Amino acid sequence: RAEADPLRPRFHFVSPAGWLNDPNGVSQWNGSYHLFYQYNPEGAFHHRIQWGHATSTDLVTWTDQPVALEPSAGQDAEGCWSGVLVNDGGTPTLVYSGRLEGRELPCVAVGSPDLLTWTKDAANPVIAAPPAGVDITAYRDHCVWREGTKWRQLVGSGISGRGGTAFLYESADLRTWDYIGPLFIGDASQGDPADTDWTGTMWECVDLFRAGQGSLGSATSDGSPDVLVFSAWNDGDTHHPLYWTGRYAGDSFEPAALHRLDYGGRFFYAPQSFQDESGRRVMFGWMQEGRSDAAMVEAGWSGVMSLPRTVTAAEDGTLRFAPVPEIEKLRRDHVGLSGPVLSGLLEPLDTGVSGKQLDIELELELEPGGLVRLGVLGSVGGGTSSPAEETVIELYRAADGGNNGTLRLDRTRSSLDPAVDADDKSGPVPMPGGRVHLRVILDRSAVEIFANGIALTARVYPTLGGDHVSLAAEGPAQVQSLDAWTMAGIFDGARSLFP
Ligand code: DQQ
Repeated sequence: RAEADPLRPRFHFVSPAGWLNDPNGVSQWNGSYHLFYQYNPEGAFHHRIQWGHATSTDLVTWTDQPVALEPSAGQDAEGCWSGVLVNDGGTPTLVYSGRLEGRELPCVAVGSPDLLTWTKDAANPVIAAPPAGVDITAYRDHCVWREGTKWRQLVGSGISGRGGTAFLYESADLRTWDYIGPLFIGDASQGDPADTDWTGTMWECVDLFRAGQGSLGSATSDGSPDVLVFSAWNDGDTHHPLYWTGRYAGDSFEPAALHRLDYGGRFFYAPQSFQDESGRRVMFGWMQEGRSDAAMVEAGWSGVMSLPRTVTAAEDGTLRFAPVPEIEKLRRDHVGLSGPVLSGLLEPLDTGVSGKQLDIELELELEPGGLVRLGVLGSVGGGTSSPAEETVIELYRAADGGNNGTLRLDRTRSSLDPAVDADDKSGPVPMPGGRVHLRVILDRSAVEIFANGIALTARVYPTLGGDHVSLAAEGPAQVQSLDAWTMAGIFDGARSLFP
């Protein structure tokens, strides 16, 4: 049934079967890239989670490897939850959350030199309990790094009545950990759980790194910020990735400013990053579904891994994202329009581009009050010229907006299915002089948008199979150029579900 599922992405990594969520242990080891992920091959629901594993030489095509970790008698009997891969003096070592009786504790496993066979430590869990005397909301997920002669670890958590936090530990051997204290504590009483920048009652999947030259804990030569990425979580359905810029020093983190990491919120969840052998920071995130649990089970699959994206710091210290350039090797059949292609108050232009697997780049120039609208996955229906379904990406520069504008994804007409998520997604984008480089990567139900390096990731579920691409400009706005490519699939046809 899923063989020909038109919504299943073709050039994003998806699991061979069933359910996928967080990226885990993302890394490059002796040249090869490794992507582990939260996996349930039994069906498209979150249960008895294993670590799926795939490898790549180019971050584009992936080879499935045997499952790396599976629940077994002991601390991870109910699931092997999220974690990381570190190089322990040449020994590949996973630090992950083992789940038992509804609680998670830190566990360790060591790998064979090819990273295909993993042996759990007999002493698991390696931390027997969360810090004593603290009323915690949860305790799981790991960020582990080398600092001097010691290992350091953060475990995501939250303190009841206060907010999210990450507990800091230190170890000489990854097996015995000394508790240092909370890195710092967020304030969940500020704002509303519905706010897109609300900091949550618990921080999932914390990821601390230096966004530029140098390593954590060292002096900065170029002022690059330290960044603490976390996924803000609460008991309800508020989930979104955020980051603090600031300075990690000694045993604490001095936060400077809080930012949204991706305007798609929960559609780019639980991101994890690593520095590859060329020194780039590369991040993956989980593009979760926007449809009901029943619809996922019916489809037979759930969850898409984002394309790997590079992470860099802009001059103001905030992060910028771009798909790794390797992805461009999937580009076929270039269509280029240059110009200007379009300016001001025009009927939508039929770009001559069509498809459900596309990479589109646009150069825009927006005067104050100008707006550009790109429609994808459009289907013309009912004898009118207005598409019955269409996913719309807008860039708008307010009359008094200065050098800032707004990126918006309008999914209200993305799908005729009333049950799928259609929330508006939007946020501010710096646009010096009104110029915007817009990149839209479309892979059937997966959409990744980058506007001057600001990311907005989401899912859409068109029912009519439309593949029309249109462009419109309103007010003082120009599209200077458009380049589009069809993207080749990375699987042999559609990814078969139950091989
Ligand atoms: N998913 C994992 C947890 C993590 C959550 C379980 C984030 O370890 O906190 O599958 O999506």
